[in-house]
Amino acid sequence: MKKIIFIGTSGSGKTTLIEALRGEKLVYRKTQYIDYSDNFMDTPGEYAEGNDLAGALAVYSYESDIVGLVLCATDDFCVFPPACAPVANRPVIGIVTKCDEQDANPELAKMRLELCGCERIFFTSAKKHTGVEELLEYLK
Ligand SMILES: Nc1nc2c(ncn2[C@@H]2O[C@H](COP(=O)(O)OP(=O)(O)OP(=O)(O)O)[C@@H](O)[C@H]2O)c(=O)[nH]1
Ligand SMILES: [Mg+2]
Repeated sequence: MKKIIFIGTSGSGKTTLIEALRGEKLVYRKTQYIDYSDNFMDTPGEYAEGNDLAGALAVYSYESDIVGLVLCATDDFCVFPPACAPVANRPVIGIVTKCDEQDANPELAKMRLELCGCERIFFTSAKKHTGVEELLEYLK
């Protein structure tokens, strides 16, 4: 299986999605450090939210085969700048999370991730376990 790094703001649902991908029970756990112990590399959202820590994400992304930009379907902002994907020098995919939420706007999130240059977009809900199998299939 390919190694993927998940990058996105705090609370966007990276850790919960990883739990769903692993088939684990969903338990809230604040990510405190970059966890690269297996194929799902988890990162604290704060690293994506400011310039001081973002450099670490760039370095760790080179330990992965795929970069996953995680965007919550209920967010009314996007921290990823347009055309940022080519900087990664490896495939970058977009992952829309929390598609189950009532006020979710997955199509807006998709548009923003496409603007980043993501080559594929996945719509997911860890809570409803949707989009999880498609992502696992892509990572095979
Ligand atoms: N409705 C809904 N809520 C979700 C989903 N995934 C995560 N959440 C909730 O969103 C909150 C944050 O989820 P996390 O997985 O901890 O977010 P994170 O991106 O890992 O956050 P940091 O570790 O701070 O970077 C938790 O309360 C989750 O229960 C989802 O698919 N649907
Ligand atoms: Mg987390």
